[in-house]
Amino acid sequence: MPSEPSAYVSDTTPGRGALRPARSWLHSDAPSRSLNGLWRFRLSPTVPTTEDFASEGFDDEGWDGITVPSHWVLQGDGAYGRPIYTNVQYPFPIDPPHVPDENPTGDYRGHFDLPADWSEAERIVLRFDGVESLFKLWVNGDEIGSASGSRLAHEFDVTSSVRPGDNVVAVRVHQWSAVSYLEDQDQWWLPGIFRDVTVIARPVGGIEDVWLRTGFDNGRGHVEAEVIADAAAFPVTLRLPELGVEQVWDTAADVTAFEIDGVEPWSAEQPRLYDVTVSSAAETISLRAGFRTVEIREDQFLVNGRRVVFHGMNRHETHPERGRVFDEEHAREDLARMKRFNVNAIRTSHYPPHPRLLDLADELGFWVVLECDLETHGFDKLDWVGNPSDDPLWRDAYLDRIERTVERDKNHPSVVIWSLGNEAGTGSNLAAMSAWVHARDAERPVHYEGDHTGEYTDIYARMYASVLETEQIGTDGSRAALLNCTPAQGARQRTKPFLLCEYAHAMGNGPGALDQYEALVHKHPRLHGGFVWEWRDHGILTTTPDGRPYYAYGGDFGEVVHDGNFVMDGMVLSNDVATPGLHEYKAVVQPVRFAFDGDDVVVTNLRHSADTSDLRFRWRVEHDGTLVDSGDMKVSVVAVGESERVPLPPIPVAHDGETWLTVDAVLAADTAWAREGHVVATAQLDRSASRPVPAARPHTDWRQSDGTLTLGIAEFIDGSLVRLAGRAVAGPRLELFRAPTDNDEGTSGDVEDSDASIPGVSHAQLWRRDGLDRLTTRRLSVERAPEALRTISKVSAAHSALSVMVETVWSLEDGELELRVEIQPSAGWQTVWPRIGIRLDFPDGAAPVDGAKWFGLGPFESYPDSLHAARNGRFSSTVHDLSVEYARPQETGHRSQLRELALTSAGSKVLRIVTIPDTRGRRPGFTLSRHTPQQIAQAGHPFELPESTTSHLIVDAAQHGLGSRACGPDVWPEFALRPESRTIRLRITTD
Ligand code: IPT
Repeated sequence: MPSEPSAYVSDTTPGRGALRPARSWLHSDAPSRSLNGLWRFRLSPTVPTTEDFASEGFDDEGWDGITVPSHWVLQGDGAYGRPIYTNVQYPFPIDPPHVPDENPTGDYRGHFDLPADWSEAERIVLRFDGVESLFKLWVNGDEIGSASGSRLAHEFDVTSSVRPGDNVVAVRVHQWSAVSYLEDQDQWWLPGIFRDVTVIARPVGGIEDVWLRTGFDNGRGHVEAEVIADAAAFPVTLRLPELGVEQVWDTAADVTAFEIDGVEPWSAEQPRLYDVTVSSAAETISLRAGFRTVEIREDQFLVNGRRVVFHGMNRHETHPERGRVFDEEHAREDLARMKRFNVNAIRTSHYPPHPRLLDLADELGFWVVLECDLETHGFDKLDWVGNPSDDPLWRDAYLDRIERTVERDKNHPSVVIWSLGNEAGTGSNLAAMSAWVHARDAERPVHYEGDHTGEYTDIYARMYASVLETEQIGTDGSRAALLNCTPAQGARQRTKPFLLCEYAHAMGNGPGALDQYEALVHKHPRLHGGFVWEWRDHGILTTTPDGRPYYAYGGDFGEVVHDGNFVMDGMVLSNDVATPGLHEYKAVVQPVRFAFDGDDVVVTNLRHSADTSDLRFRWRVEHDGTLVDSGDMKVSVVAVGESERVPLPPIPVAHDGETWLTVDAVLAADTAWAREGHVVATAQLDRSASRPVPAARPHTDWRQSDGTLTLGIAEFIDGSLVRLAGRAVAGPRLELFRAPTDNDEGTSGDVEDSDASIPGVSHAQLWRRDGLDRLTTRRLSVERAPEALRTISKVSAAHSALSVMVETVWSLEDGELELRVEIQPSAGWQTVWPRIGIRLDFPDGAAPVDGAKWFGLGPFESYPDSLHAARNGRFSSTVHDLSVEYARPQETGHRSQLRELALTSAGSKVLRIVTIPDTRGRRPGFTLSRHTPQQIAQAGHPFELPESTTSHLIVDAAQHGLGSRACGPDVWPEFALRPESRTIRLRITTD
């Protein structure tokens, strides 16, 4: 039998003693004091059998100090345990509502000084904004209560236990409790008091809660106020000084709705806020009101009468050193970064964030789907048998959670949809939550993806639906909406607005196909866009035993069960670096679009409600990537949904090179999130005069040959290249392998879009099966002709009868060295190939290759299904910076459509490589890296990559697309690389 102090750990109710109803997180002038700071702390491996630590006189001298807020597993260098990462799995036996006796329990003791004049307060309240997972509270030895709901606020009335001067607060926090079953989100398990603790003096005649519902209709603001206060608080006055509004309510019954003229609406694009105060004689509440009306009309979701397209991100609270402890600076910078990347929406996956985050969202402008703290995903393993979502035993906990969620954040104009939670199956408790929301807030719709049949929610949501399926949903296609529902239920779902609450799984290198989803949104008004999974990697900054810093993921802390690097699936790396995937996203969703039509460009404004008066337009012309002319483009203000046709500037066309026009829409003035000149949207037009591709010169008179040979700058021994321009070099060798991306390793079953995929089997597995990572060569011939050398090789892998014939021809053409490689697969290859390339290795010598300058697509890496952010131009980089430091090393660095590449050493050119298009006009891409694909594939973390003294250049005739199969659809067929014959032709010089 569990001893008394631990019995409540298995309690399925939300605890006892916390004040209800929950109220808004308000900015008030009532006195308060933060209890953040140093507390005393003791960690026990199990629930201690006594509660004597809570008594006033307890001697905590021997205890450690701990900072509040924090997670104890991120404090004390491992002395207090380690973080655990699981996605769906419960890290404890599925034995609801019980948790193991091994239940790390943190006892905290803190002090606060109660000012003498606080004795006039009506009540003294202690507020906890976030404690994971269950806690019990004592003040001056009195037991006050307990609470759960880790990412929710709890307030306790401690009036009768406090006294002027010093007070002792004792808190016992359990890592595991019954509610851990409700908090199975895909993230680190991070126990502790991780949000603010505040002691508040509630004044006599104070205002308990305010809710301003601020609608907008045709230039008029509509305010419906709810004021919760004792009769003694009245009269209560609402002031909105900017619009000269003053409403005085003498009694609670007088609090009525009213209208205001001349109001500007709030939107994510123009987050117009008005300062409002609501005051009694004793207390003033300050709010920032935004006027906007949310509604669903048929199958469209509208704000202020206009359809919203969500270009959203799923945002977890995560920080590499602080975990879920809020860092306002960091969060603000993150949100500003979202704005700079054309993100306009946030789903607060999968719990309410720190309350300040919503102030920032109001201010910077985001459509927010505010999600409740709820996920029971692990019950999937039991086919959802015993799922708390359908068990009355847990009803109170579910209702308590949604009440705390809605009440806390109800005043925010940015919050336009309430979400019940994530991946909690379905059941009556969820339906009850939804009913509660509908009764409390009739305006904002309820979202919950798991309501597949649409019984109790207002929005039709799916996650990771393929492009085809999404299109079917937009068009009432026959395959739409059959996930766990009948055709009739599916039809009902399609009477609602649709959104992808998660899509485009951004794990590692990827995702591909963002543009395909985006195109659908503009074709089918029912489709309202969605939320990329997810915004950031959740890496935790730690060090190797020998002291090298790195970002840890699942398994790095010795967890018994974990889900590896599935927690590293963000558009932003743990160190705040935007991935190429995020650059692609920005380009794909840009709110202003350009279409070139003859001598005009058509500028279209796809925004929700803002015209283009905040933008300037500029153009530039480049010849082979070198600027020749530029200027401003006069575009009159484009209204929402409208287009404007503008003549192109005169474009001087180069005769012996390429001619490209670039147009940019840039910010005309500084904003809260970017500087004047920041590029919002961009497009390029190829105006190159067509130039003939020189045909490969046929050579005859081939004779078998060995020994040494010099062809211009190339030196050979027995047919093998050994030096280029006096520099040691090895290769070229056929390279078909890439270090598998997380998507290449994905086994997602939804492979309807790709006939080369086998459900449950990753491409990477097939590549290894076929030995693409360990090819061997058998040379069939070495021949010479005048000014030419030819080798023919058969390339294949151990225990495989599949092969590739590679013919390599080196020749001097007009005095320049040309390399032509013909690659031809045998019959019988079944898989897609990662790449078709040749590799040249440059060992470090006197002047090591350490950089590249190129003309082609850049500046970031690009792949066939992720090319929108890549623009034609001249770029340069160090070898190091050509690779992205994905949390788990994988394919990176490919630059597409190369025209010209200079390998550099300390900034000086050492070799110049010019590509010649193949007969279909295709140009190869390149990768320059300190590591081979095989080395990269061996490393679990960047620090595991070996020290390198070689630069490896891979010139790829083709690369396989990226897709998002780590959790979602495979590469679209058009971008899947089939084994096929390819030619690579290069000119190599030193000038
Ligand atoms: C989906 C989860 O909702 C999300 O939290 C995250 O885990 C994501 O997967 C993968 O990174 S659920 C999945 C079964 C599609």
